[in-house]
Amino acid sequence: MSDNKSDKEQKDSPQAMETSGLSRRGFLGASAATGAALVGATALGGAVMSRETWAAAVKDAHANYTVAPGELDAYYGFWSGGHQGEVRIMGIPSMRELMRIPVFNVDSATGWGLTDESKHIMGESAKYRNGDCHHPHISMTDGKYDGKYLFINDKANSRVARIRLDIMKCDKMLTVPNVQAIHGLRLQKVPYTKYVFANAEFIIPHPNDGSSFDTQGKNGFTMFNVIDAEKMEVAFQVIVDGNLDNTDADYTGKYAAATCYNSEKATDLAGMLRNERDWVVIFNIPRIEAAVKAGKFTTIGDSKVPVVDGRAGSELTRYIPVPKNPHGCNTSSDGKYFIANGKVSPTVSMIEIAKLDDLFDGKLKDPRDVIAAEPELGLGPLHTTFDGRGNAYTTLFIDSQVAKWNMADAVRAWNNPDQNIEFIKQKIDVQYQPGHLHASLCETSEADGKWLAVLCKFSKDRFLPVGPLHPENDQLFDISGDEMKLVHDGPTFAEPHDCIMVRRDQIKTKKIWDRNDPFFGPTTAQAKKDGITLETDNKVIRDGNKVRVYMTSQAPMYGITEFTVKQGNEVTVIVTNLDNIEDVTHGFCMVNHGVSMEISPMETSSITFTADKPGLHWYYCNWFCHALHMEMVGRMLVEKA
Ligand code: CUK
Ligand code: CUA
Ligand code: CA
Repeated sequence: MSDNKSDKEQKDSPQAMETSGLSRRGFLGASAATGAALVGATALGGAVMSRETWAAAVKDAHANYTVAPGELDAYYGFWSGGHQGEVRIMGIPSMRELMRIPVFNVDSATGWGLTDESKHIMGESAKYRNGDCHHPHISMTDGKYDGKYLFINDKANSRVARIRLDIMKCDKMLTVPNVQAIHGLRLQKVPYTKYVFANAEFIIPHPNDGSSFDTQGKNGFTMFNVIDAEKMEVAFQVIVDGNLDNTDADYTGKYAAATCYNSEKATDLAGMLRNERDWVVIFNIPRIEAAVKAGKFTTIGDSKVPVVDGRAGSELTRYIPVPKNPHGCNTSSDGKYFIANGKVSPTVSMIEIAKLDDLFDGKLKDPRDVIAAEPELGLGPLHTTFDGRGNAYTTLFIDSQVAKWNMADAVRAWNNPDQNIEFIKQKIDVQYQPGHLHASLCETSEADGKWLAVLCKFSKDRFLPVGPLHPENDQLFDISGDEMKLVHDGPTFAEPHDCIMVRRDQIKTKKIWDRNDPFFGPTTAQAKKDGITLETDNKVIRDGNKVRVYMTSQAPMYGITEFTVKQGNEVTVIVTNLDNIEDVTHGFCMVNHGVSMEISPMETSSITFTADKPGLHWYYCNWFCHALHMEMVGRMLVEKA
């Protein structure tokens, strides 16, 4: 990655002029000469707009975009929580954080990862306390958000989770077998989200049992994973050449695409940069389904998941060479292109989806014939989004910019190199080093070109210093006019790789739990076995060494304020919240036992622990629920064994 424009050229470029002479060279740029000098001089270097000028511009913008107290936002934003493991719900355009949905993390407030209900959903993988989520995506019908589910990957422990959007809780979690590190994740858009497409990034030997550590040979590979969205089971896996980074699906339901940055199958950095071109793999979903149906598959180890071979020469896939170590993979909202973002190359590759049938049918001999254009945008293109008006927006990591460019103009420029057609409409500086960006509704056919969120990996000097660890910086732009305008920036905690925005009318949430909700179905089933009616009974069931304490809660009282167990008993406390009132959530916290959970209106929650300390132990409500919330307490008496 070398930045070969001189400082002068950069300052004099039209883009730099447009953004008020802000010459924000990439401080991570490999161009040591300019980059290092700038880093050395000041945090920003170059000709920098003063903090006062920025503040004035932002104040001006705020006057137009403020969501007043008491007003509701127009869009929901769903933000990945990165290696923090959760999903965050934002209001757009206020950028207020509305709620957090714990998924791959353990959450002290709600008890996610501690309660029996959450452990049941997490299954075997509840033993992991960490996660690394990147790509939140909402289910679709006919290429439009249907508001049913949100899916998200966990790179750290090779998982995919599903969140039910009516209750905003994770309701399924799946560990994908025989692969390492689920990274890229997207959904089938058309006719509906039958499948979740999930890339496993790292190449491993098969079997990976210590008998061989060779990843170069035929038995070293990774796989593209296709998950049944309703059952949350892997439907099939596709062996690929190289590795897999990001993915997206088309608007016909037929094709999915994935970028590969390690076509070299290298195990070190230099090796992964060896080839001038890596590739995009195109998956022909109907052909893969047919192959599985016809029994043309194998299985790996104990797993029953059908595995098909999609390596070079297969009829199930095509490999399209693109430059170099591509990262983001984005389907344009008009359905025309898969766009691979060059990362190490300053270009993006526009793959014409309408030509893929011919490529698969052998009518096109050279896979590069499906490249509609390869426009050069700037240094370090990572991800692209769309406004529904023919424009694309690409993050330039090294330039710390977003480039707005017109797709039709880029294709014309590519086909008419002599005509000097300008396809870049605007470049704007962002703070700093952006990864993903996302325009409202851009992954659907309804891309409306109103808001653009840019998720910057570094905040440097944008906020009050908080020690060596810095927050990231999420910036919001109004893109409804001819130019992108910054209207908000704010710190976020590690690390929203990606986000999506959805109109508020596309989400319908419950305010009170349905008593038959499957979220606490297993708990309800156990109660039935114990002869308990959860809504009325306050009762202790003794079952050998196990004690189940069933109680109700109604502000400001628990149905049981004292119970006795024996030292060493395995105690399960099951609380049913009878407050049928919006927003009256209770908690249950057993002091000195690491026990804490949420019980929202009409919900049942349960938590299991060992009563290993004889003596008296207070429990209390830890969600402020009533004027007498402090008095909402009880005592567990543990008799010596
Ligand atoms: S990835 Cu992080 S900036 Cu995981 Cu979508 Cu590109
Ligand atoms: Cu119940 Cu606080
Ligand atoms: Ca490579």
